[in-house]
Amino acid sequence: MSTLISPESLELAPPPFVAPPHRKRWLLIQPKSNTPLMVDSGKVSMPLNLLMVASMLKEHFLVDFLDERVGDEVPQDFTGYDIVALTSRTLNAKRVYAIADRARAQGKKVILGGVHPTMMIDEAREHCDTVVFGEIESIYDELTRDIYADQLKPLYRPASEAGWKPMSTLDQPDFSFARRSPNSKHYSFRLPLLATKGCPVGCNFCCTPRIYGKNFRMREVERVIDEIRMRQYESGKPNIHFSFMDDNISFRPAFADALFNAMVGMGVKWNANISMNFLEKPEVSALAKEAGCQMLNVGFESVSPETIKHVHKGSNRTARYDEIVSNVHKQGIALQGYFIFGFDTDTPASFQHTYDFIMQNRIEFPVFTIATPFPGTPWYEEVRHRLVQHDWDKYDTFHYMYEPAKMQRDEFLRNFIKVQREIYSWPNIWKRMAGRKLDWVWLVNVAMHHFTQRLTPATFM
Ligand code: B12
Ligand code: SF4
Repeated sequence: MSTLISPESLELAPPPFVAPPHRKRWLLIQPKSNTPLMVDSGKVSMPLNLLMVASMLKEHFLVDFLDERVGDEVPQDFTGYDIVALTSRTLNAKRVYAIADRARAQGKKVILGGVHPTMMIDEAREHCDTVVFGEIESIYDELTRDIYADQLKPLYRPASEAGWKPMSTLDQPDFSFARRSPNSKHYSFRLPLLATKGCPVGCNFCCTPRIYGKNFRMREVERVIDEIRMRQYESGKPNIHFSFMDDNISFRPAFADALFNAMVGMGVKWNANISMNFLEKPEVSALAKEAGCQMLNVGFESVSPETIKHVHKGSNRTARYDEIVSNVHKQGIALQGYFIFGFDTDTPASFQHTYDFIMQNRIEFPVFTIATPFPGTPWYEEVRHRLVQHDWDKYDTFHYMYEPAKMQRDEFLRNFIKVQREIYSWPNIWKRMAGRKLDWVWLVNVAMHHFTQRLTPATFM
């Protein structure tokens, strides 16, 4: 006779942790960034990373939650808290460290997590008691026991890539932490949703493969659908909007296919980051449309095959770009296309080629960024001796960080401004958007027109 739970597995599993009656209190902080550019302006999306952290902690701790980006104020005095914990990307690391230093000076335990502390463990440790490498889910049990035993370690990190927990164990994130804020009206109506984690494509400028390695994990499709239903119930209506936070929702095409099929008929609208190679098949866009897709966020990065090779982006075949755009547009799905300038293979002609591609293919929402060597990536190591700025506040992908091989700064910035102004000039907005009904993508273009008119070389320094 077979048993569902073997005696061995019972022996191995540690007993569930029961928190003592006096719960420790955490303050979780999503700090703002100091960049003057558009990154945190307007409506921002709810910070899924910190909401995941809060949702886990609530079983064993008391949790307060602050998001400086929407206007929540970080207290000067941290009395009442046992632990002050912050999430950090590179662009807000300096702000994070300033708050962390203040909390430590008041004798609080400080924990840092997120991409920047994960990539810069030694630097982050100078400002805190503990760094969490990668996601909290995979080290949560150990961290919780250690906190109540007063034995915090300086670093929590799964022993190997195999140590990442399956995503089936992921709890449904509790948005009430963010919604309780008196400033919650500044959150976008698009709700964050996560179906997969990781992306092993391995682009040399991207942090994701450095954190999760070759790992790509998926939730069960039913769990994602359950979460969508739960949000519909909370909102009191079926027609709600999601932004998938996945690095690359289509890395396992069969999963994306099953997920999109399950979403058909649910009445939701969504957008997601998606790999270009997946869109080579016209039926993918057709199914995405049926499932409620409004916009796909696609990293074209460059129209030059040489640059694509240079950045190790094996998922992009430039020869098929036109066909992919046509597949997406046939379904009435808008494209948010990301274009990066400033790799060593780029020349002044790269701007003209990109302009031609965008205009010919009528990309609705092109986003232009400057190649940014994020610390911890292989590309950072390659170009660090050429960095012209070392200020973390400027790591927002809109600042001129290093000297590319084939262009001088003035020439680069002149062309970078020109291409944006031209793409977002009134006649070109009209050409790219003609035939599209008046919607939020038009509004984005109007905002981009005004934004690009104000650009000067100093903006990017
Ligand atoms: C979705 C996404 C966005 C969304 C963000 C939505 C949001 N509200 O957060 C949007 C599109 C708005 C966005 C914007 C930008 N993004 Co972005 N984004 C991502 C992406 C693909 C996924 C992030 C995510 O939400 N994942 C799901 C959550 C659940 O996982 P997580 O973030 O890893 O969080 C877990 C752990 O980090 C950990 N954790 C996190 N914080 C904390 C805190 C504590 C105390 C603890 C214990 C644990 C912990 O536990 C969490 C739960 O599992 C990442 C890539 C990546 N994998 O990180 C890039 C990424 C974070 N983005 C990046 C960049 C550069 C940007 C922009 C600057 C781009 C731009 N020019 O606009 C802006 C910056 C916006 C800002 N103010 O931060 C870079 C950051 C690099 C760096 N070193 O800082 C990344 C890493 C991509 C890359 N190129 O490598 N982004
Ligand atoms: S395809 Fe996107 S998420 Fe994947 S490694 Fe490249 S830049 Fe990162």
